[in-house]
Amino acid sequence: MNRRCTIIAVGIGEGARDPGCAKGPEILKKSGVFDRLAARSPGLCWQEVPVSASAAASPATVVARACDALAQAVAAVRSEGRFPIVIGGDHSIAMGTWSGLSRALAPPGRFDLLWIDAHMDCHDPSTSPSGALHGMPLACLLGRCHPQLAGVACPAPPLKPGDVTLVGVRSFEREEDSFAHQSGLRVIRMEEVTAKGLAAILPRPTGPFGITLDLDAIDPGDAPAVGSPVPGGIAASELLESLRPLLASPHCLALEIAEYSPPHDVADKTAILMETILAMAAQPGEPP
Ligand SMILES: [Mn+2]
Repeated sequence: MNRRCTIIAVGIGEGARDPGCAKGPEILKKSGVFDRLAARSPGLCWQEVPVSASAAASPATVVARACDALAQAVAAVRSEGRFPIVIGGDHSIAMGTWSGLSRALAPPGRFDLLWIDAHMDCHDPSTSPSGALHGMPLACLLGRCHPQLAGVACPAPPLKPGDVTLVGVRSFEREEDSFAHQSGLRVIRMEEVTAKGLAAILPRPTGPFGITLDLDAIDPGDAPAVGSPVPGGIAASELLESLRPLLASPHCLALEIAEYSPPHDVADKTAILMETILAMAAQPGEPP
């Protein structure tokens, strides 16, 4: 099956301490990934969201502007009946992607979101030790917003805690854990993935859903090109096996892949993995 997809590239690194992922989309395109995918999926489009970084603008301003433009791009792609594949860039882009999808769906605009990540991304500026915005997007999407980013996800927060399942979590601060617990977020920690196997515990949504993949969810041995590696992650083979049916589902509405930081890659392992996942989204149900 050939799905009509648009890759929306957001080369932003202002949300992370490691700026390497700003170059992610550019390097991926230069390495021929898009051309190879487009050869198999005629009609695949590539679109870029501008990132207006300048010495005068704060990271929050740069992220807010890019996320605003990204939300509009995702909503426009959806309204053309196409499948948005957002590639980062650091994971602060999630605020734009999922706000945009929510806007594009007719009210109530509900969808489930699988948030595959080593971290919880549930900080706000008062709890974050680093102040890095890529540690805050989920909290923001649930309504606990950085003041400068409030415009992206408001007036109504696009997500409710019951819509989100965090998967692969193994690095977080106490405040994030309390927030997740109090708000009722479903959190599947890495211990549970290891004990039961990803395929057995990953939800299989029967209604509309999206997937956001922070590459640091994967074991750094399999996906080294990330800015915040955490040992003991999901094996790439296990993730691919679980993603394949999810990405082939007609209920899947959008995919986001974040945190690809090319300077850290080893023998193109991470780039090859991304290409495999992108092909699964663009050609669902086809052999790899
Ligand atoms: Mn993340």
